[in-house]
Amino acid sequence: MSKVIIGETEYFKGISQIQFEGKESRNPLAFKYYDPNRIVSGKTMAEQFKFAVAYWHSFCNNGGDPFGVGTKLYPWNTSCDPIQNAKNKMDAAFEFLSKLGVNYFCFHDVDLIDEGSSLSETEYRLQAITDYGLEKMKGTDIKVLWGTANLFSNPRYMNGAATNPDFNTVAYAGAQVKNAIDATIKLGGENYVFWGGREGYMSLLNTNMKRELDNIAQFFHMAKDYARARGFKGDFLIEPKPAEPSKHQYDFDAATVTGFLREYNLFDDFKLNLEVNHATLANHTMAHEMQVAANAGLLGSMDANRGDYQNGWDTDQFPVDLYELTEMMLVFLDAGGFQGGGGINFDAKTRRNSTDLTDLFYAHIGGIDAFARSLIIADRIKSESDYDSLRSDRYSSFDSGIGLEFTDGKLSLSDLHKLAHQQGEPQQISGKQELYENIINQFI
Ligand code: XUL
Ligand code: CO
Repeated sequence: MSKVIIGETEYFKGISQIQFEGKESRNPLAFKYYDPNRIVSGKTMAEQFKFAVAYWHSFCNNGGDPFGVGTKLYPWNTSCDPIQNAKNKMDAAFEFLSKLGVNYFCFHDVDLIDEGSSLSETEYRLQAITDYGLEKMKGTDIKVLWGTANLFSNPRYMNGAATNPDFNTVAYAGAQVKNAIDATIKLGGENYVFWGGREGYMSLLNTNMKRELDNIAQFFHMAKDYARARGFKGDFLIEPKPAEPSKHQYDFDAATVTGFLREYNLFDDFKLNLEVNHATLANHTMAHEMQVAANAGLLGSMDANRGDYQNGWDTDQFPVDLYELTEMMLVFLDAGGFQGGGGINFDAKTRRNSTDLTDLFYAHIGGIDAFARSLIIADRIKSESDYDSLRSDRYSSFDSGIGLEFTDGKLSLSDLHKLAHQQGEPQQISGKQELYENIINQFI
């Protein structure tokens, strides 16, 4: 990690670069498990994870909620001049990243700088802040994991962006995506994300779902063709979420998006950016979502966070649950890590009443350590326990003989019928779920 990067003002005073100090350390501003250079399962932890900070939560969000105004008076968000404010915010972001020892960030266009009162004004502002960002990145190892366009906050998108029934709005969204792709390419972004918060419907009564899906597929093709023509080599990532803000969102979950990509011939350029809290809202575990994606070779990237199991909305809390994370890391290691150039973006926010600047450090240190620890646990489970062999033994009847012939497609349904008559009632074989669960606990 390069040295600490401080702009005109130092925002996180009294905090130096966060170091790995090991699990005996009592320093709250140190990593206890995340040692970026430690090799786990053949790669350094830094390579396995590619951690990223979400610009919107950490540098823009002021803690406001539907019941009250913001509580977080960030000192970089105080200038009335939008360009100066965006520069201050970027100074704070670079200082935070370099002090945290995380190389990557993710952004929406309007996180970098506020939208102007016209498209031209917005484009001018984006040019200014990306010029500034490019200059700041020089000589550092700060990088962009992915960029995206916010196609859900502005009222113009109340009926959707690429799925809007009005063509003029679709065109406007196209302009915004072009600009966001340009900004991502300019800053060397490694991936480009689409999260369709308003791509769905509130009522099917006024919605032609088929037409909207055809339109968004067309839109994705245009975005992909444009970026490829400009030399972009990274993955496009669709981020599934079942609902919120729409009643029903088209990118419901990993399985739905996988089917969509196949149907519309987008499979070669697009992968998935899975988010833990979105999996929860879809009534899945994150491990399930990761497995579905990995099966299709689409495990692109991850938005790390957690939901709240007592309520049903997207609380975007930092991850802490080792059992849940270990189950995720078992799938992750089985897949060989991300199946593209993705990483782990903390799409998570400190609570509304966590108002100290240091809280941003505690939150990220905690999330990073929780991932590091669970990766170590999962790797030990796979190398020191019977976990892998128990799982493969469960399917051993397909590894040889007649079972292998079935796998290889050499049997017919009539063959199965004949075999069943010969062999009679199958034996009961225990699934041993509790044994597997105990192995995870033992290694935690
Ligand atoms: C919303 C969400 C977004 C996307 C990017 O639930 O996760 O922040 O990650 O638009
Ligand atoms: Co997200």
